Amino acid sequence: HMKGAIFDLDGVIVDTAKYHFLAWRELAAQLGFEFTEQDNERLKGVSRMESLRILLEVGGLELPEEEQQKLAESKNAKYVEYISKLEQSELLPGVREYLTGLREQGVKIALGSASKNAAFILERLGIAGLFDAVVDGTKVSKAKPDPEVFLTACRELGLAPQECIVFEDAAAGVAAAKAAGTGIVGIGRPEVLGEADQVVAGIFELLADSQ
Ligand code: B16
Ligand code: MG
Repeated sequence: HMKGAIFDLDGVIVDTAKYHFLAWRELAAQLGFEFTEQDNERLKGVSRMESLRILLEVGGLELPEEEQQKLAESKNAKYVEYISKLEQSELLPGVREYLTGLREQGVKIALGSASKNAAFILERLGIAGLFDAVVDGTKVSKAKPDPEVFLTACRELGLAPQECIVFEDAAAGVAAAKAAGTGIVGIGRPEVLGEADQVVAGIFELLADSQ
């Protein structure tokens, strides 16, 4: 019986990956190399600095730490420009209905995301009020697959991991949830999310079960 539901942000609630991609691609272009949508797959669920490290690896560049900080800031400025225009219609199908339904059943709801922009994105999407706890990249120091983000979310909800279910689209996130000891619903393709207890294509598929 699920007492708490913990949602990843990018890929579960909203497709911000496309805006991350545009911002990273612009940065790569400035640095003089091409960054493809396929390269971008490697950045899903990964922290900002780790994403930059992968991007620089794609471009075959090695840069000093200080320079890397500046590039990460510059990428984030571009990204923030995109998400400032985010619209409520960009909420993925079924998300608002599913979260509202869970609340009505008394299930506590948390966000468990690597993003430092998570609170802003929830505001833009008009769903911030549906969350009992928001645990994001500003609150945790160890990135997924480390369980810190989900363990913190359970603690903030006042629940044991065994009482919670994590909804995740990235392999690193599924691994993090596994390590935390929560239940796991994978969002996406079974090939990538094999370790989840259940895999669905999107939150919309869960609506029928919950009503
Ligand atoms: P920021 P999630 C992750 O979100 C994204 O999937 C990943 O691509 C991004 O690098 C990371 O957030 C950090 O985002 O630069 O906004 O701090 O899937 O954990 O919700
Ligand atoms: Mg994600």
